[in-house]
Amino acid sequence: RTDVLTIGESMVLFQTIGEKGIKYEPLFTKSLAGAESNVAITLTRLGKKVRWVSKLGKDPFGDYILSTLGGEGVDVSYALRDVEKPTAVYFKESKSYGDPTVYYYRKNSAASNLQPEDVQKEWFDGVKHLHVTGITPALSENAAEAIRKAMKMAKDMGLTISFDPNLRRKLWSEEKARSVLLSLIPLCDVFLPGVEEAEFLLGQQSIEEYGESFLQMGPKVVVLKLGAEGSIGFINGDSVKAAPHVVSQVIDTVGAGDAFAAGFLSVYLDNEAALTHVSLEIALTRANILGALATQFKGDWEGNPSLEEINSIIAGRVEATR
Ligand code: KDG
Repeated sequence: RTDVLTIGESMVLFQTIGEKGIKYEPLFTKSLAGAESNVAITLTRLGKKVRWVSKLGKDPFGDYILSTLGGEGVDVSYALRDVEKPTAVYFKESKSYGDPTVYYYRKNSAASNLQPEDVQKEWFDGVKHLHVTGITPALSENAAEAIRKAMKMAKDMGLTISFDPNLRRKLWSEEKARSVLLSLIPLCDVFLPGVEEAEFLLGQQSIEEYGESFLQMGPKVVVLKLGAEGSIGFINGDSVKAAPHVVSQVIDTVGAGDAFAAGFLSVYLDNEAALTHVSLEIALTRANILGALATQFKGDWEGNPSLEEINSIIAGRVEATR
Protein backbone atom coordinates (compact mmCIF):
# COMPACT_ATOMS: atom_id res chain seq x y z
CA ARG A 1 0.00 0.00 0.00
CA THR A 2 1.21 3.49 -0.85
CA ASP A 3 0.77 6.18 1.78
CA VAL A 4 1.14 9.26 -0.38
CA LEU A 5 0.97 10.21 -4.04
CA THR A 6 2.44 13.58 -4.96
CA ILE A 7 2.44 15.23 -8.37
CA GLY A 8 4.70 18.11 -9.37
CA GLU A 9 7.71 19.34 -11.29
CA SER A 10 11.20 18.37 -10.18
CA MET A 11 14.09 20.29 -11.63
CA VAL A 12 17.83 20.11 -11.73
CA LEU A 13 19.14 22.78 -9.39
CA PHE A 14 22.45 24.55 -9.97
CA GLN A 15 23.60 26.39 -6.92
CA THR A 16 26.49 28.86 -6.75
CA ILE A 17 29.29 27.58 -4.55
CA GLY A 18 30.63 30.98 -3.55
CA GLU A 19 28.87 34.27 -3.01
CA LYS A 20 29.99 36.25 -6.05
CA GLY A 21 26.53 36.09 -7.61
CA ILE A 22 25.41 34.21 -10.73
CA LYS A 23 27.11 36.63 -13.10
CA TYR A 24 30.63 36.13 -11.78
CA GLU A 25 30.51 32.77 -10.03
CA PRO A 26 32.25 30.08 -12.12
CA LEU A 27 31.34 27.08 -9.91
CA PHE A 28 27.97 25.48 -9.28
CA THR A 29 26.83 22.34 -7.52
CA LYS A 30 24.22 20.22 -9.26
CA SER A 31 21.36 18.68 -7.30
CA LEU A 32 17.64 17.96 -7.39
CA ALA A 33 14.83 20.28 -6.33
CA GLY A 34 11.08 20.60 -6.56
CA ALA A 35 8.63 21.18 -3.74
CA GLU A 36 6.72 17.92 -4.24
CA SER A 37 9.80 15.75 -4.59
CA ASN A 38 11.25 17.44 -1.47
CA VAL A 39 8.13 16.31 0.38
CA ALA A 40 8.34 12.84 -1.21
CA ILE A 41 11.95 12.27 -0.11
CA THR A 42 11.40 13.64 3.38
CA LEU A 43 8.25 11.58 3.95
CA THR A 44 10.14 8.49 2.77
CA ARG A 45 12.82 9.21 5.38
CA LEU A 46 10.03 9.43 7.93
CA GLY A 47 8.96 5.89 7.08
CA LYS A 48 6.16 6.45 4.56
CA LYS A 49 5.73 4.85 1.14
CA VAL A 50 5.53 7.63 -1.41
CA ARG A 51 4.82 7.74 -5.13
CA TRP A 52 5.93 10.79 -7.11
CA VAL A 53 4.60 11.58 -10.60
CA SER A 54 5.66 14.26 -13.05
CA LYS A 55 6.67 14.68 -16.67
CA LEU A 56 10.37 14.78 -17.41
CA GLY A 57 12.25 15.38 -20.62
CA LYS A 58 13.82 12.43 -22.37
CA ASP A 59 17.23 13.83 -21.52
CA PRO A 60 20.11 13.20 -19.09
CA PHE A 61 18.64 15.66 -16.55
CA GLY A 62 15.43 13.64 -16.53
CA ASP A 63 17.47 10.44 -16.04
CA TYR A 64 19.32 12.10 -13.18
CA ILE A 65 16.08 13.12 -11.43
CA LEU A 66 14.65 9.62 -11.76
CA SER A 67 17.75 7.91 -10.43
CA THR A 68 18.11 10.35 -7.52
CA LEU A 69 14.48 10.06 -6.45
CA GLY A 70 14.47 6.31 -6.99
CA GLY A 71 17.71 6.05 -5.00
CA GLU A 72 16.03 7.86 -2.13
CA GLY A 73 13.35 5.16 -2.07
CA VAL A 74 10.56 7.11 -3.79
CA ASP A 75 8.34 5.16 -6.22
CA VAL A 76 8.94 6.76 -9.63
CA SER A 77 7.37 4.02 -11.72
CA TYR A 78 4.55 6.24 -13.03
CA ALA A 79 6.79 9.15 -14.08
CA LEU A 80 6.14 10.30 -17.64
CA ARG A 81 8.73 11.32 -20.24
CA ASP A 82 8.14 13.93 -22.92
CA VAL A 83 10.20 13.42 -26.06
CA GLU A 84 9.87 17.01 -27.23
CA LYS A 85 10.14 19.17 -24.11
CA PRO A 86 13.15 19.42 -21.80
CA THR A 87 13.51 18.77 -18.09
CA ALA A 88 13.50 22.14 -16.32
CA VAL A 89 16.52 23.57 -14.54
CA TYR A 90 16.86 26.39 -12.07
CA PHE A 91 19.67 28.34 -10.50
CA LYS A 92 20.02 29.45 -6.93
CA GLU A 93 22.26 32.35 -6.07
CA SER A 94 23.62 32.10 -2.55
CA LYS A 95 24.08 35.40 -0.79
CA SER A 96 26.00 36.36 2.29
CA TYR A 97 22.81 38.03 3.54
CA GLY A 98 19.07 37.28 3.16
CA ASP A 99 17.34 34.53 1.20
CA PRO A 100 18.91 33.23 -2.03
CA THR A 101 17.53 34.52 -5.34
CA VAL A 102 16.27 31.86 -7.75
CA TYR A 103 16.21 31.95 -11.56
CA TYR A 104 13.86 29.48 -13.23
CA TYR A 105 14.38 28.00 -16.72
CA ARG A 106 11.14 26.05 -16.85
CA LYS A 107 8.87 27.75 -19.40
CA ASN A 108 7.68 25.07 -21.83
CA SER A 109 9.34 22.36 -19.79
CA ALA A 110 8.10 18.78 -19.93
CA ALA A 111 6.23 19.21 -16.62
CA SER A 112 4.59 22.44 -17.85
CA ASN A 113 3.22 20.25 -20.60
CA LEU A 114 1.41 17.98 -18.11
CA GLN A 115 -2.10 17.52 -19.51
CA PRO A 116 -5.35 16.58 -17.74
CA GLU A 117 -5.43 13.47 -20.00
CA ASP A 118 -2.10 12.37 -18.48
CA VAL A 119 -3.72 11.90 -15.06
CA GLN A 120 -4.44 8.18 -14.73
CA LYS A 121 -6.59 6.28 -12.27
CA GLU A 122 -3.76 3.78 -11.63
CA TRP A 123 -1.69 6.54 -9.99
CA PHE A 124 -4.24 6.59 -7.14
CA ASP A 125 -4.95 2.88 -6.77
CA GLY A 126 -4.15 1.67 -3.25
CA VAL A 127 -3.03 5.17 -2.19
CA LYS A 128 -4.20 6.84 1.03
CA HIS A 129 -3.36 10.47 0.43
CA LEU A 130 -2.58 13.00 -2.32
CA HIS A 131 -0.22 15.94 -1.72
CA VAL A 132 -0.12 18.84 -4.21
CA THR A 133 1.13 22.41 -4.20
CA GLY A 134 0.29 25.70 -5.87
CA ILE A 135 3.43 25.49 -8.01
CA THR A 136 2.02 23.05 -10.58
CA PRO A 137 -1.06 25.17 -11.38
CA ALA A 138 1.29 28.13 -11.87
CA LEU A 139 3.19 26.35 -14.65
CA SER A 140 0.48 26.45 -17.34
CA GLU A 141 -3.29 26.30 -17.85
CA ASN A 142 -3.09 22.61 -18.73
CA ALA A 143 -0.98 21.78 -15.67
CA ALA A 144 -3.53 23.66 -13.52
CA GLU A 145 -6.33 21.58 -15.04
CA ALA A 146 -4.33 18.40 -14.48
CA ILE A 147 -3.96 19.23 -10.78
CA ARG A 148 -7.64 20.10 -10.45
CA LYS A 149 -8.53 16.79 -12.09
CA ALA A 150 -6.12 14.89 -9.81
CA MET A 151 -7.66 16.49 -6.71
CA LYS A 152 -11.19 15.65 -7.85
CA MET A 153 -10.21 12.10 -8.76
CA ALA A 154 -8.49 11.62 -5.40
CA LYS A 155 -11.57 12.86 -3.58
CA ASP A 156 -13.84 10.54 -5.57
CA MET A 157 -11.56 7.61 -4.81
CA GLY A 158 -11.59 8.32 -1.08
CA LEU A 159 -8.05 9.68 -0.66
CA THR A 160 -7.41 12.56 1.70
CA ILE A 161 -5.69 15.58 0.13
CA SER A 162 -3.18 18.15 1.36
CA PHE A 163 -2.49 21.40 -0.44
CA ASP A 164 0.42 23.77 0.15
CA PRO A 165 -0.17 27.04 -1.75
CA ASN A 166 3.60 27.52 -2.23
CA LEU A 167 3.11 30.94 -3.82
CA ARG A 168 5.80 31.55 -6.45
CA ARG A 169 5.36 35.13 -7.62
CA LYS A 170 7.87 34.68 -10.43
CA LEU A 171 5.59 32.16 -12.13
CA TRP A 172 2.26 33.98 -12.49
CA SER A 173 0.41 37.25 -11.93
CA GLU A 174 -0.96 38.08 -8.50
CA GLU A 175 -4.57 38.08 -9.70
CA LYS A 176 -4.28 34.72 -11.39
CA ALA A 177 -2.42 33.19 -8.44
CA ARG A 178 -5.02 34.43 -5.97
CA SER A 179 -8.04 33.21 -7.91
CA VAL A 180 -6.61 29.79 -8.83
CA LEU A 181 -5.21 29.07 -5.36
CA LEU A 182 -8.48 30.10 -3.69
CA SER A 183 -10.43 27.88 -6.07
CA LEU A 184 -8.38 24.80 -5.09
CA ILE A 185 -8.73 25.18 -1.30
CA PRO A 186 -12.24 23.64 -1.12
CA LEU A 187 -10.85 20.46 -2.72
CA CYS A 188 -8.36 19.74 0.08
CA ASP A 189 -8.58 18.28 3.59
CA VAL A 190 -5.35 19.79 4.90
CA PHE A 191 -4.37 23.33 3.90
CA LEU A 192 -0.82 24.44 4.71
CA PRO A 193 -0.25 28.15 4.03
CA GLY A 194 2.45 30.39 5.46
CA VAL A 195 1.16 33.50 7.20
CA GLU A 196 2.28 35.71 4.27
CA GLU A 197 0.39 33.48 1.86
CA ALA A 198 -2.70 33.75 4.05
CA GLU A 199 -2.43 37.52 3.85
CA PHE A 200 -1.92 37.35 0.09
CA LEU A 201 -5.06 35.23 -0.29
CA LEU A 202 -7.39 36.91 2.20
CA GLY A 203 -5.97 40.35 2.97
CA GLN A 204 -5.02 41.36 6.46
CA GLN A 205 -6.77 39.40 9.23
CA SER A 206 -5.75 38.07 12.63
CA ILE A 207 -4.16 34.61 12.84
CA GLU A 208 -7.38 33.20 14.33
CA GLU A 209 -9.45 34.76 11.56
CA TYR A 210 -7.20 33.18 8.93
CA GLY A 211 -7.74 29.79 10.55
CA GLU A 212 -11.51 30.24 10.68
CA SER A 213 -11.81 31.67 7.17
CA PHE A 214 -9.87 28.81 5.58
CA LEU A 215 -11.76 26.17 7.60
CA GLN A 216 -15.01 27.64 6.29
CA MET A 217 -13.82 27.03 2.72
CA GLY A 218 -13.84 23.26 3.33
CA PRO A 219 -10.54 21.86 4.67
CA LYS A 220 -10.77 19.88 7.90
CA VAL A 221 -7.35 21.04 9.09
CA VAL A 222 -5.66 24.37 8.48
CA VAL A 223 -2.03 24.78 9.45
CA LEU A 224 -0.54 28.25 9.43
CA LYS A 225 3.25 28.42 9.30
CA LEU A 226 4.51 31.33 11.35
CA GLY A 227 8.22 31.10 10.44
CA ALA A 228 10.44 31.71 13.46
CA GLU A 229 7.30 31.84 15.63
CA GLY A 230 6.42 28.18 15.06
CA SER A 231 2.99 27.18 13.74
CA ILE A 232 -0.66 27.01 14.64
CA GLY A 233 -3.18 24.37 13.61
CA PHE A 234 -6.95 24.74 13.40
CA ILE A 235 -9.53 21.95 13.42
CA ASN A 236 -13.25 22.27 13.89
CA GLY A 237 -13.78 24.11 17.20
CA ASP A 238 -10.18 23.87 18.36
CA SER A 239 -6.70 25.25 17.70
CA VAL A 240 -3.18 24.41 18.86
CA LYS A 241 -0.11 26.62 18.77
CA ALA A 242 3.23 24.84 18.72
CA ALA A 243 6.40 26.61 19.81
CA PRO A 244 9.20 26.91 17.25
CA HIS A 245 12.27 24.70 17.24
CA VAL A 246 14.88 27.39 17.76
CA VAL A 247 18.01 27.41 15.59
CA SER A 248 20.82 29.88 16.10
CA GLN A 249 21.52 30.74 12.47
CA VAL A 250 19.49 30.36 9.29
CA ILE A 251 21.51 29.25 6.23
CA ASP A 252 18.83 28.71 3.57
CA THR A 253 15.06 28.76 4.04
CA VAL A 254 14.28 27.18 0.64
CA GLY A 255 12.81 23.74 1.27
CA ALA A 256 11.76 24.50 4.86
CA GLY A 257 8.03 24.58 4.00
CA ASP A 258 8.33 21.21 2.28
CA ALA A 259 10.13 19.64 5.25
CA PHE A 260 7.43 21.11 7.49
CA ALA A 261 4.69 19.61 5.30
CA ALA A 262 6.36 16.19 5.36
CA GLY A 263 6.71 16.33 9.15
CA PHE A 264 3.07 17.29 9.57
CA LEU A 265 1.74 14.70 7.13
CA SER A 266 3.80 11.89 8.64
CA VAL A 267 1.81 12.26 11.89
CA TYR A 268 -1.49 13.06 10.16
CA LEU A 269 -1.28 9.80 8.20
CA ASP A 270 -0.57 7.80 11.35
CA ASN A 271 -3.83 9.07 12.82
CA GLU A 272 -6.06 7.74 10.07
CA ALA A 273 -6.34 11.29 8.83
CA ALA A 274 -8.44 12.52 11.77
CA LEU A 275 -6.57 14.73 14.19
CA THR A 276 -7.41 15.32 17.82
CA HIS A 277 -6.00 18.14 19.93
CA VAL A 278 -3.16 15.86 21.06
CA SER A 279 -2.23 14.43 17.68
CA LEU A 280 -2.43 17.91 16.10
CA GLU A 281 0.10 19.11 18.66
CA ILE A 282 2.40 16.15 17.94
CA ALA A 283 2.11 16.82 14.19
CA LEU A 284 2.92 20.52 14.57
CA THR A 285 5.86 19.84 16.88
CA ARG A 286 7.40 17.38 14.43
CA ALA A 287 6.70 19.76 11.54
CA ASN A 288 8.35 22.68 13.36
CA ILE A 289 11.52 20.65 14.00
CA LEU A 290 11.74 19.51 10.39
CA GLY A 291 11.13 23.01 9.05
CA ALA A 292 13.78 24.49 11.33
CA LEU A 293 16.37 21.82 10.51
CA ALA A 294 15.83 22.41 6.78
CA THR A 295 17.12 25.98 7.21
CA GLN A 296 20.47 24.61 8.41
CA PHE A 297 21.89 23.46 5.06
CA LYS A 298 22.07 24.84 1.53
CA GLY A 299 20.26 22.14 -0.47
CA ASP A 300 16.49 21.71 -0.40
CA TRP A 301 16.25 18.26 1.22
CA GLU A 302 19.64 16.54 1.57
CA GLY A 303 20.09 17.27 5.28
CA ASN A 304 16.56 16.36 6.36
CA PRO A 305 16.49 13.81 9.19
CA SER A 306 15.17 10.27 9.42
CA LEU A 307 12.43 9.23 11.83
CA GLU A 308 15.06 7.90 14.31
CA GLU A 309 16.90 11.23 14.26
CA ILE A 310 13.69 13.18 14.80
CA ASN A 311 12.64 10.90 17.65
CA SER A 312 15.96 11.33 19.37
CA ILE A 313 15.73 15.15 19.02
CA ILE A 314 12.21 15.08 20.53
CA ALA A 315 13.36 12.81 23.37
CA GLY A 316 16.39 15.07 23.98
CA ARG A 317 18.79 12.09 23.54
CA VAL A 318 22.43 12.75 22.76
CA GLU A 319 23.62 10.24 20.15
CA ALA A 320 27.21 9.03 19.97
CA THR A 321 28.54 10.43 16.70
CA ARG A 322 32.24 9.55 17.14
O1 KDG B 1 9.92 24.68 -1.84
C1 KDG B 1 11.16 24.54 -2.46
C2 KDG B 1 10.96 24.75 -3.92
O2 KDG B 1 10.68 26.09 -4.13
C3 KDG B 1 12.14 24.38 -4.74
O3 KDG B 1 12.51 23.05 -4.54
C4 KDG B 1 11.94 24.63 -6.20
O4 KDG B 1 9.88 23.61 -6.72
C5 KDG B 1 10.55 24.60 -6.68
C6 KDG B 1 9.95 25.87 -7.09
O5 KDG B 1 9.11 25.83 -7.96
O6 KDG B 1 10.30 26.92 -6.56
